[in-house]
Amino acid sequence: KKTSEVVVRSKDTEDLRGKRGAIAAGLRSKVEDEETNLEENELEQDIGDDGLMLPPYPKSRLKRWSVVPPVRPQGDSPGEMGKAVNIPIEQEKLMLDKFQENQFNLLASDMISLNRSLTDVRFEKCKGKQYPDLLPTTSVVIVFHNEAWTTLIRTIWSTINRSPRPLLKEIILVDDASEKEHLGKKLEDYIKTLPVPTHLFRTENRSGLIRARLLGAKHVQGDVITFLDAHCECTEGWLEPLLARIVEDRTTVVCPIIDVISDTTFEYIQASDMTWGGFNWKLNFRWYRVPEREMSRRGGDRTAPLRTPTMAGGLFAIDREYFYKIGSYDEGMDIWGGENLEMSFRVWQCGGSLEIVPCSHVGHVFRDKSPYSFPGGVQNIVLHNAARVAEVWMDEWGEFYYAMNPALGVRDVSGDVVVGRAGQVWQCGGRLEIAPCAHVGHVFRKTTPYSFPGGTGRVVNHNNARLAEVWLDEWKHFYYNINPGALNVPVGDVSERKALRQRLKCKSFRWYLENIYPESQMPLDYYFLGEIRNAETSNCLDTLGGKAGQPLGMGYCHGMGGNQVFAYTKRKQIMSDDNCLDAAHPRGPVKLIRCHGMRGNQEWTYDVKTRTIKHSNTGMCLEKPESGDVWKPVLRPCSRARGQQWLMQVDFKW
Ligand code: LR7
Ligand code: MN
Repeated sequence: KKTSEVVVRSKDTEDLRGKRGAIAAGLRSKVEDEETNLEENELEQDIGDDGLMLPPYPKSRLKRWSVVPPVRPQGDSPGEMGKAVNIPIEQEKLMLDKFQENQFNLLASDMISLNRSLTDVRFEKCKGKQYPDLLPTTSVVIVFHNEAWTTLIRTIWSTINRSPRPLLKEIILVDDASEKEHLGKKLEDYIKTLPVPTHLFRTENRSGLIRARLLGAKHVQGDVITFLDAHCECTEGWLEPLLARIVEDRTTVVCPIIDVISDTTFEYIQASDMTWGGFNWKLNFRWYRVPEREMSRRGGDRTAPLRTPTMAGGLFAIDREYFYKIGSYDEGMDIWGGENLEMSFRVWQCGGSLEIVPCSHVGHVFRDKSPYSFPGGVQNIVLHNAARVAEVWMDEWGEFYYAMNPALGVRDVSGDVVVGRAGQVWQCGGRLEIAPCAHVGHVFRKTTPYSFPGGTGRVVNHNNARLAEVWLDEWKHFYYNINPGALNVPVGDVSERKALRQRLKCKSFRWYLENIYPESQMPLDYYFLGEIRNAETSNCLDTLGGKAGQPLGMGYCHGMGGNQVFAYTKRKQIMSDDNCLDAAHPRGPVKLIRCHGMRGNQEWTYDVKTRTIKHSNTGMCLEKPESGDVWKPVLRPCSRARGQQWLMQVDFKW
């Protein structure tokens, strides 16, 4: 007699679950036996111990320099001393028209002198600082695509006017396939008149800022490479603190404080020295307030270099040799985005450090929109670049990125995977039939009663995309077109970047989170990541895109990640990016509040058996919305009601 066999998981299904699933599973099973450093333990700062050491610069390469006198204001010319330029009302129409071209007030920029004066925005203490008499030289690399004339040339002049001449080896311009007349012969002629050697290189085809910078860097002759965006203004004394820091330690990558040049008035506005770089689950760069921890590490000295977890990306200085040793840039990244986080993670994980030097200020024109095209689509490009960051550097935490962007469900389809059902049978010579004499009943239901870890949409998109990729040939485009959420955004080949990480013996992303960025919104340990579905209504918790302070909402489960992705963390928080479910009163409302990590109103206990989500402080349970406000979940005394049951697949043993 044959007993039936229960196959839990064959090797094949293991493979089909894909790398991401496996990684997530691995992470969650590890959760139990690992303590978070953040919570109970003291932070251990062992940074840069086994970094790539570089010998000090030979003295012969260093240059003697002296302080540059300030640029004098030129009468009452518009914008002097960094003042706002106001456009007369009769020119408003012209102003608005011109705004479209660059997404900043070009008319204002054109009115301002190419040599305009600025106020000295530094702390008093910075002005008196003594830097070494001998500093390395730098080449300033500026890449641009269709930049306006006045902003580009003002960037160049502010560099020339405010850098000690012996330290400024050259300016390297890289034109990334611009289509503007003024960036052609006119620019070539103009740079010949400059008092500092200035070289112009052009990419043959539009290659994006990452590869354009690589082209520029290749020609650098200075010992330090300083990158600037093409619409910046350097201020008094901006360069020497950067170079001085690099002389001290050639594995330090340094950024100035990036001040704001208003996109509407070109006013120079000083930025806070109390912000540093972070990032969210979607891998967008974000500014956050510097935590107390870093303030005290600096002994409260606001002029001391600030160790930042990430950088904005456009304005920084790096030792030329170190730039290459540490892996320059990921050449597989296109157009714009992601390279700043990639470099930030890489530098920290591979033994270097990343700092903001508060005595160095450079202004940048921040704008709301990009003025130029993204061949292939903004979304595709930015997601592509970010996916490469996730793949190479973020280990298990890449899962957060994918949860927020389930459209990226389809992963590597190489290898002889067998997927799909009907397709392969017919295409490979078999047949599939319905036998009309055989009837079997089946309970059809409207929604799936169980959860899809990672989100329904992602799982389904993933599987269907694999089906489409392998079996549908050119008809796969119908699938992607009808279902744009499943747009396949391939990461491309990241093997070289992974090899780099191996070669440099870089540390893990966990190390980075624990030691460099414990304040980040990446939970160190979590039980669950995905949608949280109500058992009675089958709707899902949804932030509705609300900012901190807004009430928690609900919506039809869409499986598209984003606002319906939550993490249930080991610290018993229910998080969405940097916000946590928070309740201050026994009957609600339940709000989204910036996670504070101190339990209190943000502690929730999920019971796998009863499926209830209980708020620790009030002892109340999360319940589906009531008839009044149908999209706002509430807190109610715990009962066995189905409306208090929530589906999430947690991997812990109670
Ligand atoms: O295809 C392109 N080719 C280019 O040469 C696209 C852009 N570029 C040039 C462009 O002309 C500009 O000089 O690259 C530079 C940066 O592009 P911006 O100014 O459109 O970008 P941004 O200021 O919005 O973007 C920030 O994030 C980018 C992510 O890839 C880069 O790292 C930018 O350098 C970076 N800018 C800053 O860090 C300044 C502070 C902004 C912030 C936060
Ligand atoms: Mn910019």
